[in-house]
Amino acid sequence: MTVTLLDYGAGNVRSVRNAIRKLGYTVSDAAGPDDILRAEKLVFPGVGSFGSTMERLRRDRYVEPLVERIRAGKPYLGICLGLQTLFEGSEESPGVAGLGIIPGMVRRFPSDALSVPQIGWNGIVVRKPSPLFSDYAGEKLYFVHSYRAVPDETNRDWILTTTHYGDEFLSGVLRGNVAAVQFHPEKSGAAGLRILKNFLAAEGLEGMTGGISPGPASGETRLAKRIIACLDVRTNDSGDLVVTKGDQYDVREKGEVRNLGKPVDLARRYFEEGADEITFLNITGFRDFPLKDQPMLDVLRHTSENVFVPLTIGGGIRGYTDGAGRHYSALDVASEYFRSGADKISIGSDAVHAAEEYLRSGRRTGGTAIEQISRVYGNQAVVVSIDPRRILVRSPSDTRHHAIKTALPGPFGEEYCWYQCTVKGGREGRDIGARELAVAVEELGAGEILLNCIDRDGTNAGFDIELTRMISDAVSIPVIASSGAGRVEHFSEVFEKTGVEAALAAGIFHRGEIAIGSVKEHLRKRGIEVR
Ligand code: 1PR
Repeated sequence: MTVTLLDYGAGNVRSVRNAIRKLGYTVSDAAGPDDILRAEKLVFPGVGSFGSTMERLRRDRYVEPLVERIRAGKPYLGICLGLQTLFEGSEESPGVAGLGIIPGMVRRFPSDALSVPQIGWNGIVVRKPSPLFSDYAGEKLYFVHSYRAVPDETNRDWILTTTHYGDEFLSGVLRGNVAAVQFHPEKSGAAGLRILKNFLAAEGLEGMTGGISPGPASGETRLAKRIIACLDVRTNDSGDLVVTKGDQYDVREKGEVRNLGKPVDLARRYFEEGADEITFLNITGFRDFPLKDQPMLDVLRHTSENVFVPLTIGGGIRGYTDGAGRHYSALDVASEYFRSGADKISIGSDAVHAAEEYLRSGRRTGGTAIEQISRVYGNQAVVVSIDPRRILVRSPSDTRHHAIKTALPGPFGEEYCWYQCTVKGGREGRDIGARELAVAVEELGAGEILLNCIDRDGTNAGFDIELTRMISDAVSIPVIASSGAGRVEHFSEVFEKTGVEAALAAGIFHRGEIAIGSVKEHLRKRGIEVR
């Protein structure tokens, strides 16, 4: 059987394609409206924003055949926006009509007590028997979204699964042979692939016996804290693309670039060992034009063939003009990364310049990389990577930046510090603090912060708790703590003492000092929710 994929060119559809192929099916792209009705099984992996998705569906004349197909109950699997667009509309794009199959509106998670977007692994409670979940054993699945539909009387017939994030929301809907899920089966490891396989293999999706999970003992699902493996990638002196690792960003040892392995192999190993996410940072990205950097794009393409958890790529995401005078926007660069298998892109230096300009002018231009990419792909796809360095001062009045009292005073009795943002991989300090940057990039549309710390990077001395707490308290988007992990206790410390959603490490994993499984085991013992 051939599976038809509705790929309207926004975001990472490669992963869905790879997942279906991995399951042994052939994938064909819907080439026009007729294919929507003709398809034996249709998968619609909606990525991007609600408005841009509906606009593309309208432009390509897909709306009518989609509605016809769904009303006729022909096999359909919507993923993420493929679920949301079934509703009448979304707060994300006021005034834009959805497909209107399910009554009601999709609304934003309230961000007063929650980090929004919800990014990470959460559970589901199966409410209706379906072969989709015939072998589901209660595993957590990967979600990434700021908007959600809630179960109520008007959509009662559709409720398939629910999940808690703040309140309860609809994580799956099903009627007849039309199913849609808010989580990403193609990014949910082995459990997600089984759900996808069940959709592809099942004769009918409803009315079968079995497949109702008991759900979590508490009756409420919980989002897990994520453990992320980070691969700093660069070309070494022999021209090979290698995973390297610096000490406070210095990746050379006795003059040579440290070589800790091959990017695709290491990523696969971390996926198999239970990493919740993999991040690649092209650490020479600020020098080169990344679209010429085919090996890095190949790394992503190959990794996404076998790694079914989210992939983030950073390094060099900004606008470029090539030798022939042709301009490529940051959006062009990001689009190529998404097409090659990235789920999120991470912006470093360019975000610092954008925030400086925004704070100076007090105006959003709409033209920054953060704004352009989040408008098209949704802010959950835009990570800002901060590379701060600790600057000690005697008193907060010695700096115009946000200073905090530190438990680790300086050699001359300095009791305060601020965190200076840097660009170009820490080579250039800028006149902006990490807290100002974090707040500004959230306002510009970033969906997550990857918080490094040059002083701690590669030291194994633990995460900088003061910095991490300062940033996670200042923003309502998820924050990933990074730099300095050396022992399993460092992970529990950062989750217990700060509000971060994820912790990232590089050196300890690459050198085989600590396995991802041991980190999770330790966190579990401490009562911290993990996958
Ligand atoms: O500025 O948009 O081109 O992005 C460049 C990206 O590359 C930024 O995200 C920046 O953090 C990263 N980067 C640039 N130079 C280096 C370097 O090491 N020389 N790496 C670098 C940053 C930081 C981590 C690291 C953690 C954990 N690496 O992500 O993996 O600190 O390390 P640890 O667990 O071993 O302590 P742009």
